Amino acid sequence: MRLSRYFLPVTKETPADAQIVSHKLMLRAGLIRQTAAGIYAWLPLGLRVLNNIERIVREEQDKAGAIELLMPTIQSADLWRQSGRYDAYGPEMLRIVDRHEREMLFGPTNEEMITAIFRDAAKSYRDLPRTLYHIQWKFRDEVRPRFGVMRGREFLMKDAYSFDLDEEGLRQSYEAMFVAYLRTFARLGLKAVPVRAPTGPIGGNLSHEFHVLAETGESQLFYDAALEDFSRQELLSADKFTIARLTDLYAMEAEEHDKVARCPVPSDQLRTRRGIEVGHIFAFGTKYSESMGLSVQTKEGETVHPHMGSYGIGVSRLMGAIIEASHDEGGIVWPEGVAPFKLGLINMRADDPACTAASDRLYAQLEEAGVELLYDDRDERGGAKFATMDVIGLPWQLIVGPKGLEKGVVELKHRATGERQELSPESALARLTS
Ligand code: 5CA
Repeated sequence: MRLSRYFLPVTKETPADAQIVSHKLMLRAGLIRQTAAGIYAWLPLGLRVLNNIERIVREEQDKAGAIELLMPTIQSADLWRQSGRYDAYGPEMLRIVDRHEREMLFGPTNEEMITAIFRDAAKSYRDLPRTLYHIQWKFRDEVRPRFGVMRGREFLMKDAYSFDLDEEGLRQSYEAMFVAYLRTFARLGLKAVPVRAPTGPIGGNLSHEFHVLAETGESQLFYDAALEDFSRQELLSADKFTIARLTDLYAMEAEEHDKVARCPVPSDQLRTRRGIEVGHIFAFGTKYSESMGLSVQTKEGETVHPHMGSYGIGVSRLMGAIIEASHDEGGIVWPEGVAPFKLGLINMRADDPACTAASDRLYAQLEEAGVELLYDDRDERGGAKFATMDVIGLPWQLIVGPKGLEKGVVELKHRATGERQELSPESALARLTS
């Protein structure tokens, strides 16, 4: 992609209304644009990142055996009356009336809808266990939308729902999702701490939140320092034993911690940090299958209500969380897996025919080799180009300048470490395509 033809509204000024660094950088780097309170347009560069996050989330859901479908954003009030949540949900629900005066709503979550869909199709034990998921926009009319996409009103969520014959089955489905979450966050370059959570309005008995540690997080956490010791590799290859080790360790939100009579962690082992909740899983049993009349026949001919769980990931919130966890004075530092492009190619002198010819050639070769790159071919000062590349945070920068070309070299810069290396265009190409 040539920057001269792209749509990338980068700004130097720090937007006044943004309080936290991820929100500032998302605006400055031209990733998003606010269109109404808590509602954002995803600009081309931001959309590429969102799609990358979504892809990793999807791959790990699929790997865990969950099956993707897509439910609509608009739901009928009647569906929510079946579970009794229509009145209970309160002002966070955006209620809509259609032309026939039918009450509708913009879905804040999908327990009711998935239960109804499953209820009308599942008849016997052969139809279970199943975990279904979708990645869809939600709307919650938050009292205080803030921090950009971190607490939006419209936001993208992955929500999965499991159906099992009994409690033991539900425990296994819950564990499979737990593993998927550990892998997902590790692949996104994040350290996410699982915290035992109170279940709140979704109801039920077993629940964990996954928090990315960041000073700007909305939740105050208390946890055993040993939770920080799990390596990326351990999390990527997590199994039920990893979960047992992780969940054995103390981790609580402040309100819950305050209720604990005696904290089991010695004070020098106890960490107090703030966290951003990027995922939340619930095992709630038969709450919705009972209220919505979902039942199936067991092998023995008995009629039972399936045990259910629901599993959410804040896909759009993750973008803010990743930036909170990975940035420097220059701007964003994208982890490789989610970066909008792998490489930024900088032509230092668009007014110099030799420099432009060499840059154009590299651009064509890299495109040909399938490297995703953004080519700064604009007629601008070098300093401005560096600043742009730094703020948008692509993992690699390849800098082509007249002085280097005289020596037969270009410069490869690693965004995360700032390390620079001079090498021939051919070796640069080999390095970037290997
Ligand atoms: N039905 C369940 C799980 S599928 C559920 O809705 N859980 S939730 O309320 O915890 O939301 C799941 C995830 O969505 C949260 O962990 C959080 O990462 C994200 N999320 C929730 N509210 C917002 C919001 N206003 N803005 C951005 N992300 C949000």
